[in-house]
Amino acid sequence: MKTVYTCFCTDVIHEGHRNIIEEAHKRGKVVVGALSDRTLIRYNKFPTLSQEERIRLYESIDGVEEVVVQEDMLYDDVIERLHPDFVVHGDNWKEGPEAAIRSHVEALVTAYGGEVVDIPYTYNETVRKIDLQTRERLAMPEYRRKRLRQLIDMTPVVKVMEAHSGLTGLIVEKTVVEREGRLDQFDAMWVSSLCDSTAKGKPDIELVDMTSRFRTIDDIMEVTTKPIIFDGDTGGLAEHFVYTVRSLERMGVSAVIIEDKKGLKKNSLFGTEVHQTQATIEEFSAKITAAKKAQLTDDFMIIARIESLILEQGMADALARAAAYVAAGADGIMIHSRKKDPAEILEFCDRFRATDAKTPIVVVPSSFNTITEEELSAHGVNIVIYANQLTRAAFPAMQKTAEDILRYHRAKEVDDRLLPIKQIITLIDEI
Ligand code: SPV
Ligand code: MG
Repeated sequence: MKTVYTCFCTDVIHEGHRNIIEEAHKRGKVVVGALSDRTLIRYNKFPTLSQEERIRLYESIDGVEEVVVQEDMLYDDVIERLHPDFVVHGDNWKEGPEAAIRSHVEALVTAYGGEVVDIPYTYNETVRKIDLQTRERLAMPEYRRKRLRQLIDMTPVVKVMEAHSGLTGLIVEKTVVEREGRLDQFDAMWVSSLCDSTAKGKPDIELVDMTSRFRTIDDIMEVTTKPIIFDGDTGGLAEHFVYTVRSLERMGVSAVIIEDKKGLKKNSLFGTEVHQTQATIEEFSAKITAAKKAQLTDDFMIIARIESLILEQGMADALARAAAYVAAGADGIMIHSRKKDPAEILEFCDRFRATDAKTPIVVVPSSFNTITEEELSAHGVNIVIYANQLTRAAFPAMQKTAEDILRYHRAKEVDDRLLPIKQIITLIDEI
């Protein structure tokens, strides 16, 4: 009896999957691989069912003999274990980033005389609708809100990119790269006060009001499914912040990060070059406690951001504040620095982790940008936020284009740097 292997990464079984199983069954004993949660989220899907629920779902399909967990996106683990005679897959993996996976699998199986079988992908209205509905479900507040906590549990480090509009949201949602045969993508979005303010031509001093900040979130949410971490600045008065928390939860935002400053807040990357005041431990702890009391769901996270290193108050102060904020109910700690050398961030993480193994740590490596996600993760960091890079990438490109059109009195000279007209008018998918 031949072994036929196929890997599934779906939460819903439709006729396309049944067709694959039928085709596989004609060739021998069918083993289905359930792509593990960890691998699935690096791929292009986020599960709405748990790994165990997916396994049970696949086991219930007629013709399936066995379900195994596939940990490796490139199939190495299962192919080594099972040596299947056939690996069956929809022919959609012949194109796009998945093509690299197909080539890798083909090389593995042909080495021992196995074969890859591409089954024509089932494209019809029902399948299209099911795919769309599954995706849309992830955009609903109850799914989106809890997704950040799920990601923290599922992945060594949650990778977050700044978004300040529908378009930048789409870039974070859809950008997938293939590196050494593996696919990668961002896990979540950061609605930065700096970039949201800058996009509106305003300084980052809590001048853009909450209604306008919520409008930005809404624009992003309308076209994406990934979870959102909101930069709540200082949170304002505790009496006001409790209302902000309720609104963010209702919208489906996953977390708010508030920083322990008070009065006129300026951007942290100014450090001590401008006048900024840190709140006392008691004042800021009271704000966290009030917000945790106001919170209605278990999913939402209130993350305390410590400005002691930014304001040169020392490591001991930063660590004392971290312990106090966790005791006040904070669901995570963000530690910030504007030094180029990551040493003080790593020292904080190591010392914090020596006393607290669990509370998630968030970092924003804008200045200390030589350190990799893997190195940060090795020091106990759970969330890495790229806080402003999309804005900083777009601004010089736009400025140079404006200057050159002025310089040449026409647009021809800039044309080869621009997105082709055909692509800009088809960039946004229609429903
Ligand atoms: C932001 O992105 O608005 C932040 C991070 O708060 S930083 O600009 O580094 O202060
Ligand atoms: Mg900010």
